[in-house]
Amino acid sequence: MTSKLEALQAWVDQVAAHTQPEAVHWCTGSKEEYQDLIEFMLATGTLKKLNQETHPGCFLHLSDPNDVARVEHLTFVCSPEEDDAGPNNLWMPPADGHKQMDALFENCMQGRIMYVIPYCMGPIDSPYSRCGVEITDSPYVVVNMKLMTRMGRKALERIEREGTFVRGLHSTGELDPERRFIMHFPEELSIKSYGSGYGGNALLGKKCHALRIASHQGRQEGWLAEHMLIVGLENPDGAVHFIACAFPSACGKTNLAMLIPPESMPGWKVWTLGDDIAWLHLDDGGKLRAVNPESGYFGVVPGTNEKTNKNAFDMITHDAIFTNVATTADNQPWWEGKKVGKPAKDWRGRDYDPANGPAAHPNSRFTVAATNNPCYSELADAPEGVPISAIVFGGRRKQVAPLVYEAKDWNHGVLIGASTASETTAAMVGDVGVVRRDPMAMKPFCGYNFADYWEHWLSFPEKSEHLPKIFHVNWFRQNDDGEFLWPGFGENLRVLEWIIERCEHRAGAHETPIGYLPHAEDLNTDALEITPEVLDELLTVDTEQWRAELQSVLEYLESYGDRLPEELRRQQQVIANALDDQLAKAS
Ligand code: OXD
Ligand code: MN
Repeated sequence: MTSKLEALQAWVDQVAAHTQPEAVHWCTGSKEEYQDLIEFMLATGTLKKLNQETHPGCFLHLSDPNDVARVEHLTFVCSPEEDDAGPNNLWMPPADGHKQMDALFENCMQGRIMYVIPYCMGPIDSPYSRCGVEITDSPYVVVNMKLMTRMGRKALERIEREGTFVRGLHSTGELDPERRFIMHFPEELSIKSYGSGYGGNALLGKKCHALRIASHQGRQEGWLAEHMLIVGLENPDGAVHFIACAFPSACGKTNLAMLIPPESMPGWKVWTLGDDIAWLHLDDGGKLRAVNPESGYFGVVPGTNEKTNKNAFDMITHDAIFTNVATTADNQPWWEGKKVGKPAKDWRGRDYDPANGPAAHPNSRFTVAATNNPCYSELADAPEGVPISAIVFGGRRKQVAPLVYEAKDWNHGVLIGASTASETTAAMVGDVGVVRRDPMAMKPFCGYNFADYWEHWLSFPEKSEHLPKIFHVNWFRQNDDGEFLWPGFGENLRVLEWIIERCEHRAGAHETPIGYLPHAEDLNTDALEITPEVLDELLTVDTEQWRAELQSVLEYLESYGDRLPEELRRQQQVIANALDDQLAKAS
């Protein structure tokens, strides 16, 4: 073992001595290894075969009913000072965090195999990528990591060259919710996760590394780790613009990343680079470039059908792992909103009975390699990433936020991102329709104090004069009868067309206190059935509502106390004053 790998070997030895596995397996990432693990899990019942004629290479995992989602209330950021984690995180002193986790891990792998997974987040040869090693006792985690990351030999070679890597230690433990914690130690670049096998808690490359730890690394090294999809939009002339979009959950991120242009927009093409996470770096010329650290998708299944997301619907017909979906009588995967077939067994393996609730768990998932996606862009593998023309924030708002608006400059855009909010839906626990702030859609994922994170965003204009424009969209405006005003799905491309034309200085707009909005005629509505009144409503800024919104934004920002950057207060004040002037003129 070379000296660069000695530290890794020493850590693996130390974990093995502490957790006492039956054997240690170093993952190579080969196809044979994947197949062997699938066979092993079929033999132990962890996986079940789905209908191999209709769904070749597809398997089903039914998880413990207590272990079906991320556990934000058990997720900690253990930075040395509580204030460094901020009000946006649960915190514990690092020494206490280690003590608590080490007690859980003691002898926990007895009778199990310990897998060592070297992985690379981002294209294997990219200077923007970062490596990690996950140690786990779950073969389900290994096969998911194989689909979601560049895992195995090549990643190990890079670790050997670089020496640094994020250390992630994971055990499913007893799957006891009372003995379940996900802890991050950003200063040590390490993660300890115990008691859950669920994606975001257990596939440590994803939320734990690529967002919480990476956001901390990005702050130190001058880049951004963001909860954003990356998509390429090709116009009929063949020009491609790449945009990065941050939306809170249940706002259609995966659908937008795989959008299919409407028939009335011939010649347009959409390319998916990523559906969940973007790492944004400035290149030598000051251009912001994005790489997707992941190489697969871990998507929500219910609601996926030919109309909502045909690309996703097609890509999960082969070589996919399903978690917690229902099955039909002929053993095909089934979920609510699939629109074809009917369930015979539910996600707990019981005969389907509507009295037991939905057949597929509302958070049931598919895992597939990104290359399964019919509109996968090979640039997802480009070491230099793609240049970003626009950053788009969005939320689910019945009222207040218009269909689209553009920030006046970068710092105004940071305020827009920091005030991102979404209304809760029936798919979430708690009251429906309550506005929740989810800054930059990073509320559960920022590995340090949000106030410092906004300061970091605000530092970018000092480093570059070529930053992308920032926009805000809202596909979810409703009328008084609760009907959506905008058709959504593929038609969202019309709004994206305006956005990229703004970046090319080709589209019209008018200035309002909250930013630049298109005139109705600036949007391409050819062959779209929408009345001028509805379009007007979608593009209206209600001064009174916005005044109240700005007040609530201020109250939210002030909850970050002294660390809140003064520039965000100033930006808020400029808009509030402009709205006050308008109100004074109107009265
Ligand atoms: C996800 C999430 O699973 O944001 O991507 O929760
Ligand atoms: Mn996500």
